[in-house]
Amino acid sequence: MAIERTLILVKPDGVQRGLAGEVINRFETRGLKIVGLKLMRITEALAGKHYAPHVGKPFYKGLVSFMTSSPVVAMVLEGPKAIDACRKVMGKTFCTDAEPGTIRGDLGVSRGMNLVHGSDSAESAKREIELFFNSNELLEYTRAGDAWVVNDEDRA
Ligand code: D4T
Repeated sequence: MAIERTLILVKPDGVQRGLAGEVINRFETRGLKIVGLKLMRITEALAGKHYAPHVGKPFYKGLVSFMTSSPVVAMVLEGPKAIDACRKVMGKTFCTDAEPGTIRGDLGVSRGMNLVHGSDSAESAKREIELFFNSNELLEYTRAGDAWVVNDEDRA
């Protein structure tokens, strides 16, 4: 099981609703480690690159407009199978479909305003982390409790 990194965004609705801390908490309490974190405004150019796979889809314009409308919290999280672990914590894409117990299922009722983004594959994670963070913004460190969250078997 590899230790992975993934890009997570608390979207503009999450920040505006004062839920940034709650969203971060969901990932932290699962055991994921924050290795990069910042509040930022996504430019049109960055949104275009980030959502390049969705160019031409009917929801693309609205999505870019929403994501650039107000600040987001961007973070890189690390842990065993972090990409899938975070997607599970987030829940299905539309809050209307997401299960209780997930961020979207507990905190939202909208389709497009779905509070949080998480990379969906190893390739996306690499691409998105490089888009949002410089390498000197990502820190390697040991948390006091790490030995009780991840062991050698998880790292193998
Ligand atoms: P993100 O990328 O925001 O983490 O969401 P998902 O990975 O769960 O979903 P996605 O890439 O398929 O969609 C990206 C983003 O677009 C919004 N959206 C999506 C929308 O407003 N209408 C739609 O029909 C779809 C498919 C929601 C998430």
